[in-house]
Amino acid sequence: MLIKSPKSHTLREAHITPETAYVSRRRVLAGLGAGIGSLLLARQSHGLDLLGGKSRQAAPRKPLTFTAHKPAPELILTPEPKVITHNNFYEFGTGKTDPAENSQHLKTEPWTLRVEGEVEKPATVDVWKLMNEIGLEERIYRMRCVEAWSMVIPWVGFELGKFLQRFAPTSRARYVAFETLYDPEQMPGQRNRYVGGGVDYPYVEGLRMDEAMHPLTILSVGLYGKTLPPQNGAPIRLVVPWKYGFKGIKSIVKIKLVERMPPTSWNKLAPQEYGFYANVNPAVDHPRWSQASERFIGPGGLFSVKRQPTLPFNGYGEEVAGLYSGMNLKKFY
Ligand SMILES: Nc1nc2c(c(=O)[nH]1)N[C@H]1C(S)=C(S)[C@@H](COP(=O)(O)O)O[C@H]1N2
Ligand SMILES: [Mo]
Repeated sequence: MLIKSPKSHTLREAHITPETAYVSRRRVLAGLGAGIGSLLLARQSHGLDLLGGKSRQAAPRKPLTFTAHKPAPELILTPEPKVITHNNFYEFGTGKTDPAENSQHLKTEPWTLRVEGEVEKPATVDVWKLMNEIGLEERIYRMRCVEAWSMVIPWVGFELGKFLQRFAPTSRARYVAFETLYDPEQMPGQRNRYVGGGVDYPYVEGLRMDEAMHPLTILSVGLYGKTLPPQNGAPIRLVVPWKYGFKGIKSIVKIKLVERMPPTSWNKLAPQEYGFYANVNPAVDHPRWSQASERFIGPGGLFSVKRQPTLPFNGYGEEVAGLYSGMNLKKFY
C-alpha cells in the first residue's frame, strides 16, 4: 500500500509566531536548571563565556521579518543554544565550540556578494540591503553532517534559484561555484594550517545548476528568527537540506556560474571520502564510519542525543531523487 504524504515543504503554511514558539522553548531549556542547555543559554544571553572563563560579547543579531512556516509534523527543532554553539567552521578552529568562541569579532557589516561568470548581468550585491528588500521566508530543515550528527534548524532565507535569476544565467551555466571570505587577519584557521584543519582556503563549494535552481535550496541569512551569528556563517550561507552539511558553505563573498564542475574544499582534501555530490545516503558509508544512522542533537540535556536512522536524501527524496535518476549514487557520492 502506498500512503501518499504531501511534500514536506508544502506542509509549511504560515501558522506559528516564531518568536513565541522560540521563547517558550527557551523557557523549557532554562527550566532544566543544571543542564548544559541553560549554561549555554546564560552564556548566550549575557555574552559571557562561562565555559572558557573569559568575558566575550556575543555578536549582536537583528530580528528579521519573514513568512513563518509550520514544520513537517515529525520534525523536532534543535534548541537554539545548541545550533549556535556546536558548529563546523574550520576558519575559526576545528573544535565544535571553537567557531562560537573565536568568531564573535567577524566584521559582517558591510558585506558584499559578487555574482559573476556565465550571467548576462553580473553584479555586486549589498547583502544587508538585499535582506530588507527580498522576501524572506522560514524553512525548517533537517541538517545532516557527514560526521553522523544531525539537527533540525529553522533557517530564514530565500531560494537561491530565484536569486540567481536576477543575474540572467546564460545557457552555458552548468554549475555554480561558491566562495567563503578569505581574510586571515580575521580567521585564525586561515593563518595556521593546524588551526584550520588543513583545508586549502578560501573554502569553496559547488552545485550543479539544477541543484542550485531546486526550490529546496536556499541562501540563509538567519536562524531562529534573527540574523545569523558569525559561527553559523553570517551574514549569508548556503543550505542544501538533502546534502551533507559541508555543502552548506558559510560567509559567502562570491558566486560564480561556470561551465565545468568546480573544485570543492572537502573533495580536494580527501576525494575518496568526500564527493562533489555529497547527497545524504545511508547506503554509502564513509570509508571510516557508517552513514546508516545519526546522532540527533535535540531538546534535553547534553547527553540526550538520540540515535536514529539516516534517511536517503536526508528525507527529501520525494522532492529531489529525480535530479539523479539514472546516476550510480555509489560512484557519484
Ligand atoms: N566556510 C566554511 N563553511 C562551512 C564549513 C567550514 O568549515 N567552513 N563547515 C561545513 C560543515 S562540515 C557543516 S556540518 C556545516 C555546519 O553548519 P552549522 O555550524 O551552521 O551547523 O557548515 C559547513 N560550511
Ligand atoms: Mo559537516
